[in-house]
Amino acid sequence: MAVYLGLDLSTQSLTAVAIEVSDRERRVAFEESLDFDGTLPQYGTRHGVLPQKEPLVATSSPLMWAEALDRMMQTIARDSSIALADIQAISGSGQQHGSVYLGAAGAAALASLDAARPLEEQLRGKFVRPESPIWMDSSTSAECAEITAALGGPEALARLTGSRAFERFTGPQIRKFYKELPAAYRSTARIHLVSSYAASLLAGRDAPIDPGDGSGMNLMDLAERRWAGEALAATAPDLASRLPAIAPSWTVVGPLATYWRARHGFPAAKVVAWSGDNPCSLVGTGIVSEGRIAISLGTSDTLFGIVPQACFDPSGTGHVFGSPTGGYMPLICCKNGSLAREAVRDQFHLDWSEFSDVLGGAPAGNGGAIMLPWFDAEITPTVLEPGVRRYGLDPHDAAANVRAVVEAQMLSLANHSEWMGVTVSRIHATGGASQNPAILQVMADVFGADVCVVGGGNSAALGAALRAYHADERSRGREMPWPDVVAGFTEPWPASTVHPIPAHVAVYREMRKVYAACEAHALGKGPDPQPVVVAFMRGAGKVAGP
Ligand code: XUL
Repeated sequence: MAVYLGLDLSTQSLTAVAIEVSDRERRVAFEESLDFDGTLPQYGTRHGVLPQKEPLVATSSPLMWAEALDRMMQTIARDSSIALADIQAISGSGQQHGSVYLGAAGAAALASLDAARPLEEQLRGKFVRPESPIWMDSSTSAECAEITAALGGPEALARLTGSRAFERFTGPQIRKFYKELPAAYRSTARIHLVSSYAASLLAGRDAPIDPGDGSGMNLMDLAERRWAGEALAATAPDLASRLPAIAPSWTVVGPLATYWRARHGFPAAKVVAWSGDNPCSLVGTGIVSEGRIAISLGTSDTLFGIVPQACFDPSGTGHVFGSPTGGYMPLICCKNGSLAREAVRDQFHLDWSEFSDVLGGAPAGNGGAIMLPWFDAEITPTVLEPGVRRYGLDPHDAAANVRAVVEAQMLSLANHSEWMGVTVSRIHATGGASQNPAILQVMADVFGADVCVVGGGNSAALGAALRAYHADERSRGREMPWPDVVAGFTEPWPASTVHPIPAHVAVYREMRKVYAACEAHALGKGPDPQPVVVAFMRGAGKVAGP
């Protein structure tokens, strides 16, 4: 039976999913996760991120990612649930926007990996930047402003690349590096994304960047799916020569490098271009045709859909990425996802089951109490000075705070995704917190739509495995429609559907305005929201029951 492997190099862990596909059967045959903090403590990460003095800076270790990959490949090779020799193709998913800087020796090391020595030993010292900036970084406001000015303003940049300049996007990150350490920039032979770096390690050669991840850089012409010369010029000199090519998401980069075959016993499977975690989740949640959205509740909470034409968010909050299925994916990303939920859970010494009980026990609308859950700097909306803001919310009331953090996350996702113009009838939920029905009930009530769980918690790794399958078929001259590729893997879990409660939908319709007023006030863009809160309390807020 043909086996396809998907790997997800995310913020906190590396996950592998292997699927088996035959004419008669399709199933997930293997699933395994390796958590960076716990498995590789020598790197000193916390939640996958290296400690920093500067609060807006966020980095991780490209060497740790390589070591994690080596460990995971060994685990897969030793596991008896899949026949290694049946692996046809491997693809992957990487946390988006993060970048890896290799010197000439690093680029050469990739091409001559020695199976007798661990990967990490061969790459040590080969990075021009031993720490990679990652998507949680928000330290490049100055560079964002410079790039925006050079490209003719935020709207012009968004029209060209799919997004206005964002601090975490790779272009502003590269510009900051070039400005601060010009000599180090000059000695950089290759700048990879996390995705193309990992694909290069597997293929033992320079892998391309796919349009799904390339559109998270402020450097790619979204409609043409090629580097945008004017954006490159506004970012750093001679950048084109330092970037890999952009190639379709289904590109076969080459066979698995000898290193993996000789060291762990893998076959010469095809290495397929990797993509970003959100583009892979799009496939892994089955959002391969229009009219549905997915919400991924992971380290970041993201909401995305699929559209046929390139477009952009006129409000400047959202992004449009290339979809690995060929179209385009509008997306919004909230940085305060699982870590914000965890912060509230820990503050009140709850476990997840108690968190759910408390959440389900407080009334929809929370009596008008609002939290702006900016535990960390936020992306949607832009908040560079972290700090939780509370409106009418007692900071010591466990039930009210648990309810407030989840309601805030859902209200924010709903308000900030309006520009996508999608009439939501069904939401596919994924990510760790999608296993929590109480959270899904708030989601269903805020969006007024059915919510169902798809793809387990590992939709990005599953999406990568499905992309490997699609690319393998394509390389054999069989162009499979995407609904056929994902069939049997992305159907909602039986009995997982959560229906909206009409009375709660009515409460949240009004509460969205309250949340928007509090958010505008907290950002210094609106008046005191008290009158809006009072009006809400007299009306919808008063009638809500648990
Ligand atoms: C998306 C984003 C995050 C990362 C990490 O724009 O920044 O979702 O991809 O998951």
